[in-house]
Amino acid sequence: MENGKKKIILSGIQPTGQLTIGNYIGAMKNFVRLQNDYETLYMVVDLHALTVPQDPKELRHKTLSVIAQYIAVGLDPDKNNLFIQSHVTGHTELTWILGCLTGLGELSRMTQFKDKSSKPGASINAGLFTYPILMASDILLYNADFVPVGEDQKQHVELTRDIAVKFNYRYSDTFTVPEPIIPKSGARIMDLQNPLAKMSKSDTGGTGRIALIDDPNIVAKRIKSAVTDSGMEIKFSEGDEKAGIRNLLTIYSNLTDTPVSELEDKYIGKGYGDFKKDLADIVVEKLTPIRNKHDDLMKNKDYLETVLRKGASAAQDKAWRMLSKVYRKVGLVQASR
Ligand code: ATP
Ligand code: LTN
Repeated sequence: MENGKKKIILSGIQPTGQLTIGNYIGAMKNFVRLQNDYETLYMVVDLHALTVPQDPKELRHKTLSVIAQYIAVGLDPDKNNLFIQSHVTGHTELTWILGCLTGLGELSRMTQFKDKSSKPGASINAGLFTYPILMASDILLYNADFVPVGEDQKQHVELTRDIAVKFNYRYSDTFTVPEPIIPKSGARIMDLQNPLAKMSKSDTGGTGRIALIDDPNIVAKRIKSAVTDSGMEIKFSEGDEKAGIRNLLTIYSNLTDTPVSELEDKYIGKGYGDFKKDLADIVVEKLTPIRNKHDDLMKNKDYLETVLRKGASAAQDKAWRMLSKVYRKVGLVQASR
């Protein structure tokens, strides 16, 4: 807190699929932890999701489902600004201004763009390329001080910082330069079938991921069939062949808030089978109330709409204030109302 004013936290998740335990451990767990001490804005970034083809009906459903999962994991709508990105007009408007300050070279260095555009059959549209500018707008529009994200988003937050510094230098101090908040452990949960790749909610296949609202039988099955190695010891060691067990230990540690060293001690003399069975129970126990709460909320669309109306209206006020400041600073003539 500075001068009695709470610092601002902002983050977003794309409605591109079912949220996974990777999204939860890498990002949402921090959202929940931070909600009491900061002013918080958590969005569903539906405009970002359009950078890959989406079925319109499904997109609408998934967007509401992410809002329901925000609440289900413990975000209190009375304490947090929960809203949908496209409900606030300023995000796309600021994107234009910031786009005129961002170099093509900077955008071509973005790892996420390189990964997504090099996938076989990928449709490489302009939105996929300019995606980080929209993300910078999300953050800078609200003067966010901190941005809780997983490891893969660090580079985008760094680009956001560069854009803010460039704008402030050219047009005088306007934007807060944000800092990422990345968990020390769990910032990159790996796929259970291919522990050398990040667990992702939208990649095809899907047996290597666990969604927060998956059926408990599926959850248990996926943990029990997670790829490990031919070793015996439950130990957190380096090396590609140990990536599977390392990932499971990270998941266990984060879901129970137990240091990995304590887990290693607990499982001395036990095998992968015992460990996986316990972990399956832990994940099911953690996810069951989330799933139930989500399902209840999805039956109460009126309530979700009330939350969203309130969230968007508060965010829109802040966005207009920042946008008119930015328009004035860059030399656009103020419209008379
Ligand atoms: P997509 O598959 O559509 O790219 P995603 O699963 O990577 O989606 P995002 O919406 O891009 O999810 O990310 C939401 C948040 O979750 C971001 O902060 C991101 O860093 C974090 N995150 C995503 N995947 C993981 C993971 N495997 N481990 C830890 N954090 C993750
Ligand atoms: N690019 C992010 C999602 C995102 C975001 C943001 C995260 C869009 N806008 C603003 C933090 C702050 C991703 O997770 N893929």
